[in-house]
Amino acid sequence: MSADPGRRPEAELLTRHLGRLGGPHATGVAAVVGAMASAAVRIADALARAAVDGRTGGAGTVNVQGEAVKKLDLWANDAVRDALAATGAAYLLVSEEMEAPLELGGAGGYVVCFDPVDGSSNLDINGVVGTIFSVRARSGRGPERDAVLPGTAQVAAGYVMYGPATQLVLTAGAGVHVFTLDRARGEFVLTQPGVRIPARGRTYSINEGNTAHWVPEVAGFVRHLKAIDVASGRPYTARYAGSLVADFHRMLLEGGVFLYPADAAGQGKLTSGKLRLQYEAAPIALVAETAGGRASTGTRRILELEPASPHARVSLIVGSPEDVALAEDFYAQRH
Ligand code: AHM
Ligand code: MG
Repeated sequence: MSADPGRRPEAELLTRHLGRLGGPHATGVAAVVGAMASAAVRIADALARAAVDGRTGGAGTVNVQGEAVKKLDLWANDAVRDALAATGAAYLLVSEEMEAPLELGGAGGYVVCFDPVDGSSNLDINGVVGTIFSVRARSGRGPERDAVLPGTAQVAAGYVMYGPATQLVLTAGAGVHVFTLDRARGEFVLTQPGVRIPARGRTYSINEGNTAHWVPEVAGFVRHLKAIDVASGRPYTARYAGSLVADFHRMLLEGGVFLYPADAAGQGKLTSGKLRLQYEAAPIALVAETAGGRASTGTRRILELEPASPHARVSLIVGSPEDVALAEDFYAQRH
């Protein structure tokens, strides 16, 4: 009998991949990422069943960011928290949905920052959402310090994207790998090993509805991307899903640049940016850089920023190295 050509006979499972990690954090990272994966399987199922189970809509509360919380935000937060608590590897959690960092006391000593449902505005329209996670080793300087470690302290990071397929994108030091959930087996299977971001793309992603709030540097950069120049592949095409995970994932695979810049002073309310440094920008930046990409505020490398608070916001420009560098040229007025 010939092998089924549609099936990958030798595909590696996430569990096996985690078992083969090396280095001083191998055991802790394997435990934390394994827990994230099992929470993701539950979240994927809950998302698919949400309308049937009456779990769409708002929870009637507002989170620490002042944003309306959805029922699924809270449910997913608890799913991730419980999965991490069961490992004993995580001692401190920082979540978008928890006002204060949560001390779990796990002996493993890892700090896990996460956004349980990223792109929550897509929840009630059956749009793509994600879960983002960032793993750091404790600094030894206490939980207050550990709740605000810079992105360079990350020992692993990644995200889960709940699209037509559920995929988990992971970097744990060596490379960026994409695993796809095989629902029949309840296992993540390695489907794209060693992903590299193209040096340049032809796509930009930004909420154009915020044009009136942009700083001139961003306005100039976007105007440049939209101008015709056949030699440099312009105009770029626009894509915006309203979910960082979905919008960044396109850049990871096909190249281009995603921007959620800080509003110009006096122009809008998000003068520090919208996205949260610890559980949105920093993990996405680690994935991007490990894949050969670049992540910047426009003037500074995301991974080197010291968070002012657990829920600090930041301006984020991420994607292909040449596209992000060009955006930085606009900020530096070199262009
Ligand atoms: P959330 O974590 O509350 O969902 O907010 C983060 C999301 C990102 O996924 C996305 O890039 C951005 O907010 C979209 O914001 P906007 O609706 O302002 O374009
Ligand atoms: Mg969220």
